[in-house]
Amino acid sequence: MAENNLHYSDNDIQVLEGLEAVRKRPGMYIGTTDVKGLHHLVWEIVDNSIDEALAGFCKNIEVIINKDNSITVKDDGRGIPVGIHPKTGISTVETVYTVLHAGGKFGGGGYKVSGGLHGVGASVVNALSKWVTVTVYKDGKIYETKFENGGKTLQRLEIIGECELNRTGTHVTFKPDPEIFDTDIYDYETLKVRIRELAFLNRGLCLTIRDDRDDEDTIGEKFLYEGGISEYVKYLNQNKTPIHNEIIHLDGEEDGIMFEVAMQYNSGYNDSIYSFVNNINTHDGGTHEEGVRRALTRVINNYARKTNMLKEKDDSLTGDDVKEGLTMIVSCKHPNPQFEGQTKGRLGNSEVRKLADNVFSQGFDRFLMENPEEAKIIVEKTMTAARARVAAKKARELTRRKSDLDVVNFGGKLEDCKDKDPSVCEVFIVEGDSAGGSAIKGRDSMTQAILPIRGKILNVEKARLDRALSNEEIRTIITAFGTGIGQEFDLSKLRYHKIIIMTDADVDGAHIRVLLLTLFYRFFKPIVEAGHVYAAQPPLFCIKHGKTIKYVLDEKERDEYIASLNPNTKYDISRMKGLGEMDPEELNETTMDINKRVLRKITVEDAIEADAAFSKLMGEEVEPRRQFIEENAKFVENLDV
Ligand code: 1YM
Repeated sequence: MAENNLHYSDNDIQVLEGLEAVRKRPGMYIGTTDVKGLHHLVWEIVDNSIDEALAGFCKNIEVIINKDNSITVKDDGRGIPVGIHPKTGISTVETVYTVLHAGGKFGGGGYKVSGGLHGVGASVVNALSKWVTVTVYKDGKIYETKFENGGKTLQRLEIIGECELNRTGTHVTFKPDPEIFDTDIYDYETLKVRIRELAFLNRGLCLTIRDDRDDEDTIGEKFLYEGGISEYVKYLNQNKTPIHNEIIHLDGEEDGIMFEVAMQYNSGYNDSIYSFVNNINTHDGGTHEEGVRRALTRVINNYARKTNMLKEKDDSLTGDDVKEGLTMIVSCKHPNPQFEGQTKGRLGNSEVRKLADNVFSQGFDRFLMENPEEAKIIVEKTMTAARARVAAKKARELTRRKSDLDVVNFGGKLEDCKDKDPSVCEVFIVEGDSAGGSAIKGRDSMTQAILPIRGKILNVEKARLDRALSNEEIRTIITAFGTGIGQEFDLSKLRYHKIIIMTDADVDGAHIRVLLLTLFYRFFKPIVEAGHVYAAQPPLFCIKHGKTIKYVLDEKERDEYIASLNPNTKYDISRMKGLGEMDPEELNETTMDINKRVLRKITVEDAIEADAAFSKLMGEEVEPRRQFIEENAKFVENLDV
């Protein structure tokens, strides 16, 4: 307990016990104590500022990473109330920061959800911090209170100065407790991506982020979008080719529920549909998304029939047909959202389905009527998608496996493993026949299957499902995985729980790796999301000294290893050959042996960023791809954000 003149009452003891509970089981409040949890703390504080903005009192929010990896969040809202709180007998600011259930109770309703924390965010951040300072500008005065070591009051709220009468706001600085978190280093990119997203989702709100760790004079980056989610759609389509100019933006409100949607079709074949409730990404959709999808299919069909583009004999367009090449953001602000599903990523409120359907169908129908040229382009696109769907269905029959025997024999390409338990089986997708040959000889044939691929595989970013299915390499991969594709996809049928991409550590290898990742991300997204995809890491150097042979992955590891050697060791370094030139023993030893190899797991932290990255790398625009190939050495790091 701090050495100061505070008098601790029974009430204070209870408060400390509350915060102690958070410290004992941080996972219950912020999910994890890894780098993700560390960043979560920022969002808990920023959420309070966003709330204040949604209530109409705050225009500017600033986030600063300080030199010591503490975080400052500033807003120009009303300032947290400074009066004595009737229940606790201490100032409301202190109450909000020390009582676990304070925020929500007098947070005044609003649209707060805090990703499930319901207004306990400030006290949770305090409980998990080494120290916290809260400054409030209000009524011409500057107030300040300080906490340390997990929320123990160091300084009661005091007036520390004066300010202009019209200046209001809250500034919070906190330093996460290194005893709680595995890491204390903030990632600027991670914070920036979410701050930009918050700016898109809250039109007119100005958010800035600044990194003071290297240089205190940095200006930082400012995000302010008057167009809101329309500008989000524009951003997501920036490396794609839109097929109509205007971004369609529709909104409506009923019973305090706000709903809006922005959309634009592009010439591509994938859809990018993202939905949010109270600024939180609803990964698994829900009633807001369902309402829009249902209305989209209905309105397009009605319009196509009315204009005779779709004839009486023609089948209706499906939900899949009308979403091809569609970029769409759906955003709902709800005072009482019900999040459902295992990861709470689905909106359950049934009244939203109807609101979304009404707002969308009325607005979109009107858009089609008023813009017949755009309407024609959109309907034609969906009709082409329908034709491709029928063709793909035929092609897909070819990838269906009739029995396990088929797999062993298909074209003789897949060298399957003996074990049939997917949880212990892995498949190496290997570049080139010669590396494939070495891998087959060097593998553990019980659990390791080898699938050699020849040359570059098709870029699915620029090809529809039917064309992809006519590509032999892709068909082989689909058949080997066993999951099926499209609507028939079934993750539980995956035959290998590790899918390992094994390519050379050069530009060509990087290119093939990104083509495979594009294929997996676009056609087998759940496999990537479930963490089944890995990149093998063949070593770059071999260091021999005496009888010891050490393989290292890169220059950094090489230099570190050499530095660790006795200075008198006279050693020999050689650059490793490509996979194809390694003999089976070498390949096994360096890249495949479960006990010695290094695998990199490909993860998708942020689906929206990954989507943007793939369209940038693999889409129509040539320049970004050229840049990528030049900088390719870094791309895997960029992809597994
Ligand atoms: C940098 C963090 O916490 N801003 C903030 C928080 C509050 C208010 C304004 C606020 C809310 C209300 C009335 C209200 C909070 N107040 C409370 C509580 N920024 C940051 N800005 N007046 C001011 O909701 O009625 C909790 S958060 F509970 F004290 F009202």
